[in-house]
Amino acid sequence: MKLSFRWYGEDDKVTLENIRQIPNIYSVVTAVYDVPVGQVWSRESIARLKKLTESNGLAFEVIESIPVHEDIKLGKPTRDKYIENYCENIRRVAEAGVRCICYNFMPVFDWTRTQLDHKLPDGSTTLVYYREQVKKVDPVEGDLTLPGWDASYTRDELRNVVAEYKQMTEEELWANLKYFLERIIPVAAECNVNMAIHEDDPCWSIFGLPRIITDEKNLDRFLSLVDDSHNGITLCTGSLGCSCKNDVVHMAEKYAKMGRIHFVHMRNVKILDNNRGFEERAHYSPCGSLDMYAIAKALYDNGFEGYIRPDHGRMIWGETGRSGYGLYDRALGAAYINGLWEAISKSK
Ligand code: DNO
Repeated sequence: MKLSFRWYGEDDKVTLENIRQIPNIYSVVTAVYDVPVGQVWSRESIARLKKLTESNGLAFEVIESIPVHEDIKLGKPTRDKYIENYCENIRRVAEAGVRCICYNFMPVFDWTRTQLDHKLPDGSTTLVYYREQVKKVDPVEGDLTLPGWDASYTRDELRNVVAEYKQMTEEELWANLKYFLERIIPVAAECNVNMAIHEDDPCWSIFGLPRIITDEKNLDRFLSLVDDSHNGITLCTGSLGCSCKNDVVHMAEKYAKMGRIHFVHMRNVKILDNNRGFEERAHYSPCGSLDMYAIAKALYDNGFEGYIRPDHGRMIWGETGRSGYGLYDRALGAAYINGLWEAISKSK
């Protein structure tokens, strides 16, 4: 396992100096943020990230994300141009030493919560998804924005793109995903880069838009669209684990054995009774609904040697910052992952 940590670049309050002090840390997980979705990343921006990272003793091997332009997901005639740009970005980051690229295929809205600062009994704040609140969230007209959402849309543009998806069936989205994969995976293979799709978060349809990377059946279908080891997944424990229908331990075991997990996001969630939704919790298993030990063991036992990063953290010790992406709780998560991994490996 190669421990990694997300870094949002030079504007991130969490610095590379902070990150390098996390025990056993290997790589940063980052991206170029200075160009709009769909454009080619400049070699200068990539080189700058690499230089900053490596001068702090960290590897520059994981990109999260190269976002997929909506025209690709919508299957518009303009998609070929954006797919060509996507391929060029794969080539450019590969030249700089990147080995793994995380991306997603969620229409318009990336990961979604209904409240970003819910107070837990211990005084920490966390991200939650309450079904009763979802009805009140209007992603187009409302004020909620999440770090993963593309903020470059005007309201009108957003309204239009959402309307286009409302006409679209899941099967059409699958066809557009296949078209995309058939063109990018050969390039990734040639560049020796692993593509790692992130599951939809949460793993069900929201705001009436289709979502397809949601469960075991669909992950099987996804992997068979292009049956090549470079076409793999980011196993996000929290995205899959917020539905009690997903057996995350089984999925970790199965897809690690197939060699198709290239990246893991480790996060614990508490599924609430009566289908009320879920709360993000501390990484430690008893804090939530997931057995983090069993997930780590399933990965270890099935030969997983890829990148793992602690996923979202709560805000603790008075920290403020980007929702889910403060330093302290994620660093606790990293230490916990190290502990699990050391114990599992030494028990062999
Ligand atoms: C949330 C992240 C996601 C992820 C994208 C991958 O915290 O895990 O935003 O980066 O879905 O493209």
